[in-house]
Amino acid sequence: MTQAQQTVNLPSSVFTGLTEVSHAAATGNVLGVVNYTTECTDPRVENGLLTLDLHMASDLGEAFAEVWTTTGTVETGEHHGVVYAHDGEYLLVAGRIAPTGRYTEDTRAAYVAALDLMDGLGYKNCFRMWNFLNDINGDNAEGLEIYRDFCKGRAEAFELFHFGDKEVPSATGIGSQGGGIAFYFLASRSAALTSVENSKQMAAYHYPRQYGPRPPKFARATYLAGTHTDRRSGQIYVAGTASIRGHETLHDGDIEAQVRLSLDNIEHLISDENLADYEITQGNSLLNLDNIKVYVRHRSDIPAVRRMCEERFSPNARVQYLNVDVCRADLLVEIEGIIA
Ligand code: 3EB
Repeated sequence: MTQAQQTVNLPSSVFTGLTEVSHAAATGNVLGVVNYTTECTDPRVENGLLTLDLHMASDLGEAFAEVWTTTGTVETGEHHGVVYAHDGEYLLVAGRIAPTGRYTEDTRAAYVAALDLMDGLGYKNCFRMWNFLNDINGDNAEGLEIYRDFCKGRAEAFELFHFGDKEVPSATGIGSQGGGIAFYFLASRSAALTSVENSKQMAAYHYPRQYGPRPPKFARATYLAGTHTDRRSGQIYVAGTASIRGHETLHDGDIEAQVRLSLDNIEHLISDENLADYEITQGNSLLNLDNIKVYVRHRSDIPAVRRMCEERFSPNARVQYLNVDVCRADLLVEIEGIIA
């Protein structure tokens, strides 16, 4: 089976682009593989390779793999239901939560397992989280929207770990086509992290009560300074970004305006004007964004979304378009990426 592959190298190496899994695995050590494919399976370690399959594609032609590579030697394991791989500097941890009618408790427990693992292994600097929720806008058995149910468990886990709002990493919370909730996190041992907010958006952890019993806890971006093994610095992990100003969704029902505002939000977030608050100067524009994922609620909108994105991203950027639901019923698109 040929599957497009998006290779994301951690800061200690460089991107190698889209190749087949077997080829990438041969050119470097692999911390883990996330398959954006046609079914969700429990994350697993097979022959020393951590693999997570997400149900994010409708057919195999749309499937791609995200491969996290490293220059270090990788060790793997399992801890209270989450699986992990680490190389002495970076930790990848992945888990899955089965649907049971409500997600709060199992989300809290799975997050606690992952956070406990980071503490125990000494990877205390978590810089990115991805969460994939089947039926994200549906109601749980108690009539609470599944996204809000998830947010509750996540907030409780952070609270148990005294994980302050300013310390939470950038994240994605997005729909998937099946498999309950699946997640993966990246953490570092020695990278200094800066949580970056967008001066034109309210911090998600301050969203008012109208969006659910507990707010979503994530940073708009995480800036990663160099590690002990890599003096280069300046990676920025941009969280899922949507058509939101302040805390409000703008442009309900207007896909083009939502794409424009989502892109404008990222452009401002990574600009020197916004980063001045953090004493970061990089001269970034959207042309520096790579390893981009564009989540589109309605498949029929994908051609228009692609056209608009191609006008503003680098022609060399790796971009994947996925057809899934978005965490607010009125959001039609969400965009994330990495500045390397
Ligand atoms: C937003 O800005 C849009 O719950 O982890 C974006 C990124 C969004 C992450 C999450 C949600 C999350 O509120 C939604």
